[in-house]
Amino acid sequence: MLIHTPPSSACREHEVTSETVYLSRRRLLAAAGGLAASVSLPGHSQAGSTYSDVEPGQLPAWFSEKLSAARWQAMTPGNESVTPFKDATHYNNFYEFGTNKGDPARYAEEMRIEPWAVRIEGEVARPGIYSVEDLAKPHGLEERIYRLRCVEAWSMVIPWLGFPLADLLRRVEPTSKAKYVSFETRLAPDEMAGVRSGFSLIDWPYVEGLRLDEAMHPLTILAVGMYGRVLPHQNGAPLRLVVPWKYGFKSIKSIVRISLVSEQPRTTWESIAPEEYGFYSNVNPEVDHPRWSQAHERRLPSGLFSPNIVPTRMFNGYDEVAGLYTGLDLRKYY
Ligand SMILES: Nc1nc2c(c(=O)[nH]1)N[C@H]1C(S)=C(S)[C@@H](COP(=O)(O)O)O[C@H]1N2
Ligand SMILES: [Mo]
Repeated sequence: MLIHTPPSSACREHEVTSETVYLSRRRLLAAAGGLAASVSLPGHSQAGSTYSDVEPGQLPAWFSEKLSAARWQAMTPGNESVTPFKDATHYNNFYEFGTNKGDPARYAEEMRIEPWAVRIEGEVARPGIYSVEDLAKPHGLEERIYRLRCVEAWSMVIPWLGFPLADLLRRVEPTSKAKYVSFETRLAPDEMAGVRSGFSLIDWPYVEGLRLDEAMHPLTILAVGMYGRVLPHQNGAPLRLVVPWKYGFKSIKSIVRISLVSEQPRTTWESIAPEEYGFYSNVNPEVDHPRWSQAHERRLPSGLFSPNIVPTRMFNGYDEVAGLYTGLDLRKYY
């Protein structure tokens, strides 16, 4: 299996987790794998996480098999610490379950995620309907510790488990007409308190999109897990996009459709307020939101009396994507 070389922005040499920690995590992981084998229920096992504060949850068999072979990045971006699991799972935006930050943790469990079918369609040579397991099967799982910067000016550092979207796209073979990729979240009003309430402005289902070259960039991943376990429902189980240099709303959750298309697709927030949210939505400290500054962000955990404010970086610190936008006026194409 190829070892993925992390991009320059993912770590600086002095900031890399020491090898001892890295190796002991790998050992832990091997031990977890062994444990999983000995106590597993048919089709499921408990264990796998290497993060001490994490509720491991149930791991489907295909996931624990992949986990034991996962490539662990074992480094954080910069010298920043990983956000506690509790914050990453109790301060969420997932409007299908309500607009308060605590709503997804409270209600997302109501969403049925098994079985789960993802339709791949449009300008591809090999369209089809895939289970999450089938989608993930040919790919190794990698840990990617990324910053997540919400357009609302708060941020976290999350260790995702997933695989590059590019690997999947290559497998389904985009045709020469494919210029963009569009994504759609599951829509099931009886399982989604926020959709039922009719309170939000969103024209469901939630949709997002990327230019094909952005989708093919090696930093863009489809995540099936985080913190060494499967994705909690509130974080977009069982499959979500993660595009770390763009505002969080581009990282669409609980995906059921991936379409390769020739025209720039409609996206949820751009259709609600095009003067506030653009198609690109690259993190950019120099282009403010019309109603607030984007120069700084509140890095969670951040208390009312101990605010943790850090400067926002161009492309969220992932400078290697700059080449995707040469010649594009980023004030106009925000
Ligand atoms: N389907 C769907 N995907 C979504 C959202 C949403 O409301 N619905 N919110 C987005 C926003 S605004 C952010 S900041 C991230 C939050 O991801 P997290 O809760 O895992 O941190 O998910 C994004 N993906
Ligand atoms: Mo967000």
